[in-house]
Amino acid sequence: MRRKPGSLTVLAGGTGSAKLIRGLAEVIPQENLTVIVNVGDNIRLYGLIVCPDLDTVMYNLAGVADEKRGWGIAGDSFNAQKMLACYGLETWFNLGDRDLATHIHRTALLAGGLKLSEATRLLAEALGVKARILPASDDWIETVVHTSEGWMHFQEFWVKRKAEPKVLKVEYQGVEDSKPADGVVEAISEAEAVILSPANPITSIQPILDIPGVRKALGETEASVLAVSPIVGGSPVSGPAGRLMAGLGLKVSAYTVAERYRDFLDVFLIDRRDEALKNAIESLKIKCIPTDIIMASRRDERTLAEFIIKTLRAEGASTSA
Ligand code: FO1
Repeated sequence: MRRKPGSLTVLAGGTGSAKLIRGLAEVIPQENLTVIVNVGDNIRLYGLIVCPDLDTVMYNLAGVADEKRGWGIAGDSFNAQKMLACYGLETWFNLGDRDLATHIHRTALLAGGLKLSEATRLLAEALGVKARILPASDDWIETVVHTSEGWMHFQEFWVKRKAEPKVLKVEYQGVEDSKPADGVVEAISEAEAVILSPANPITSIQPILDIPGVRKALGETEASVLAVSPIVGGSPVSGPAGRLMAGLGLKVSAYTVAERYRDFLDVFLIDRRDEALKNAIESLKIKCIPTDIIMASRRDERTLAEFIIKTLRAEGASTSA
């Protein structure tokens, strides 16, 4: 497979991935970046198709994201939701007024016959995003959490129920019959390097890996495949990964994540505090590098992105920074 010089493909969820994507976009030209985004978090609300992870990636690359909150648009207001509440509708999923415009336009584009990937391209272009944002699939995949209180959509579990119900099982409804969106397999096969951002391994990365053909493409690509651990010292860097992993009977550890990616992963960046796991991870035939992976500031995001580019260069990728 011909590799596109300098091209970098990132697998992403939402809030956990945004910081690294922002850092990478500072150190390589956005045009060289393709982001394959989880669609399992997508949800239908008020007749609209809401794609939280796609939007988080898009708003961050467009420079309009609410970086503090980690989702939505900076400075947005919530007047439409106040009105929806007046009509007696549930408003636990906070959609800002400007954010709503994205969902209205996307839903109209899809109703007009466009694929999600085509609608995403139009939205991203309109916001001036130069990177390529690809939904992992154009098909509807829905992450459902089975809990002691019954099954619920991932957003209901996470946002409405604050990850409180006991997790029994996680299911990606529709994934077996789904196909990767156009360009997804090529973006993995033809990249110089593929990066798994520090996203929730259960609800952000797994629903991408389970799309038929994606895991195989990762296993077969000549690109170096590098992941940043979403777990530091037994806790997730952000989000409900810990609750979900523990509920599924998995040890909440960077090692568990490495094991889940062992069939395709070349390099794993873990936090210095997890240095004791290095040998065990390397016994999985994965090069393991302890470093500073917590991104508490814009400077940290850039530093980690620079470290990744340097590491990938050492692995033989000609990634331009
Ligand atoms: N997360 C929350 O914790 N509360 C919210 O009300 C909320 C609203 C929301 C609206 C649009 C959007 O794109 C994302 C939003 N998120 C919200 C984030 C989202 O629930 C998740 O963090 C991601 O799906 C996981 O990556």
